[in-house]
Amino acid sequence: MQETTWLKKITSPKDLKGLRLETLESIASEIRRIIAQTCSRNGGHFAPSLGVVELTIALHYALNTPEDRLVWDVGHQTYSHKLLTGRAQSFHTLRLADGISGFPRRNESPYDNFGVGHASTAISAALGMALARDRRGEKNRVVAICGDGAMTGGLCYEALNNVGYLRPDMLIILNDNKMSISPNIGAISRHFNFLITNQIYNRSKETAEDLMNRVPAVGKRVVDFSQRLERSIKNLIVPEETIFEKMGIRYLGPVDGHDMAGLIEILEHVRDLKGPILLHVKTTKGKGYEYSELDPESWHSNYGFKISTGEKVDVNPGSESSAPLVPTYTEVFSETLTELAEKDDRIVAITAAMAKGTGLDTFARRFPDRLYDVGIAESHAVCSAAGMACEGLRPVVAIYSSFMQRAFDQIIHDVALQKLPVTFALDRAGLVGDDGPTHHGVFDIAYLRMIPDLVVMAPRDEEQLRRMVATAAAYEDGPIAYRYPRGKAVGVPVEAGPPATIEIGTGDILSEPQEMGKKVAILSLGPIATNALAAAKILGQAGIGTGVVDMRFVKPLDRPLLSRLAQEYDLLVTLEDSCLPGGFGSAVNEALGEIDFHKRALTLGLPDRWIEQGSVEELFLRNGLDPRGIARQIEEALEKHFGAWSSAHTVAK
Ligand SMILES: Cc1ncc(C[n+]2csc(CCOP(=O)(O)OP(=O)(O)O)c2C)c(N)n1
Repeated sequence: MQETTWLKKITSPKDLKGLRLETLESIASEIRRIIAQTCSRNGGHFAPSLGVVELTIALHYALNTPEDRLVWDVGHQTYSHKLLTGRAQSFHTLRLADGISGFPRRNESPYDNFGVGHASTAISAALGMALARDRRGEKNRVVAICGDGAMTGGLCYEALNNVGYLRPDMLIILNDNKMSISPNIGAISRHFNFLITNQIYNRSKETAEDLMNRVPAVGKRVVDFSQRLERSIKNLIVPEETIFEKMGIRYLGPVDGHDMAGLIEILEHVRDLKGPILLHVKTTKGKGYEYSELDPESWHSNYGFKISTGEKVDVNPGSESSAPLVPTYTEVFSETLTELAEKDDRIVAITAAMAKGTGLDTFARRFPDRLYDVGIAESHAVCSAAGMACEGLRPVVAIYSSFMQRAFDQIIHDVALQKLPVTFALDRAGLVGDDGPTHHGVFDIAYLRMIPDLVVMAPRDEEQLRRMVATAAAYEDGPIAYRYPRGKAVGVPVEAGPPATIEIGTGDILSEPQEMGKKVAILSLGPIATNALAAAKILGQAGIGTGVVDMRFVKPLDRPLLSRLAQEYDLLVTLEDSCLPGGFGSAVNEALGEIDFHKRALTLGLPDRWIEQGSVEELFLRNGLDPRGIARQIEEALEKHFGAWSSAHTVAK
């Protein structure tokens, strides 16, 4: 627990009420210090949280939370919210295994009104809450807090369309820092900039009167309100020109998101207005820490840093900045794609607001006009890729595995059904670590492998990833996907020259038992092959002849290889870092059923429950996917099915 002065007295937002402005400002400084200390050790979404410190204090000050609902978009900016709502004592466990989440979680606090991690949900969820409130005849307020980046997501417009029609009492706060992860782009971002730079005043008088008529309070309060509103109205009102006004939602702003007094004043004004209101708040991402203010993009999230110098230090060994000579899978993907694009000008790349995260910024430096950043709009990314493929382009859509869930129907309906040659590069597949269940990429195999005509691959190392990028680029017959994890690749040598392609649907035998009988074959998928090889070694030392095969393709499966393994080995074990239901192991078992397999099979992977946050190593251990855990489970299966093995051979208990 860090040293705190004010925060230890704030056990709930009620303790903020009545504090003087200077005290609230001291609390803001203290919050920033604690966020910096914690993120420097645990990593986290640093710049987004620093940008909303004053806004968060003002919201909890002016509203009556948790009866009044706060619905955060993405939820990566809620560190101040956590510190003010009874979690200051446990804040040092942020993002650690068994610690508090880096995102709002309903089961963590009554103040976390809606669980989140993916973008653009807040307005929609808040509307649902406002409608439920009205049905129950209650009076609590509902506030959605949505970033300008999140506002590039289509779900926001579906919600706004509904809000402007139903017109419930609710407040939408547009937290505009001009940044998504990278600088925000797109027509809506241009519109927000127009609103900030062209404050139009022509209807302010009527608007002020209109607003006052809609305030339910009476007497002196209304007079105060009217006087203060008259004073500040000039800076607040941008009438009709806004997209929101045209949709039936009253627009107010822009206001300075770091002026605590001004924020409290405006929130106290608008909190009881009738109908839907959008308050445009200008904030600075990374506010209050020199390095993050200067470069908010690279400080959006990090894995640890030195506060005094701003130097990044990776708290997760095995990923990102450790082992400097080994590239990340992301880098290998991007560099290989760039290489291939030199020779094939049909190749274009699409990102959903993650140019840097997917490595496509490298591609864009070489081919600036061949990268399309569509905003946080995964469905549109995939559907527009389908259109491009219809017209002869070879689009590569690079999206994190968990965000690709948003585009499920587009993959089926717009791409696969029409057999269009679109490539899906699924980054951050498998366990991502401290971001937890909203971000683990563990469902992709299940949601992709059931789609007809879609080829699905996973590389075990960087050389295989290069080959898969090339295989996909050369594949003309329909859609194709490859999934690869966050962080460092294995560090194997990479063949010089253009990458070779892989024959579709072929696995690769990595090791076979030499002097022992063929007892166990581990069929693995992806980089978890490293753990399979290590487990085979442990089993071999215990006298259990174990082979390891990298199946490479979930779809189509290498059936001839499967048949051969089924004949030669007594126990087939599938190994994957994705969900077991519907996953790679299921695929193998279905295929084994078809070839009338009468031996034993064991599926190892992630069980049918939510995988919480923690380092990837810790999560592998907890789920029995580390080499010893794998060996132990295989030995247990051998004991169960072939009891004779039990006592003579003890593996890693
Ligand atoms: C569906 C989805 N796609 C991508 C992301 C990755 N992502 C996290 S935050 C972010 C940018 C959000 O920008 P904004 O809403 O303006 O918030 P800020 O970080 O600027 O405070 C993106 C693209 C996500 N969380 N969800």
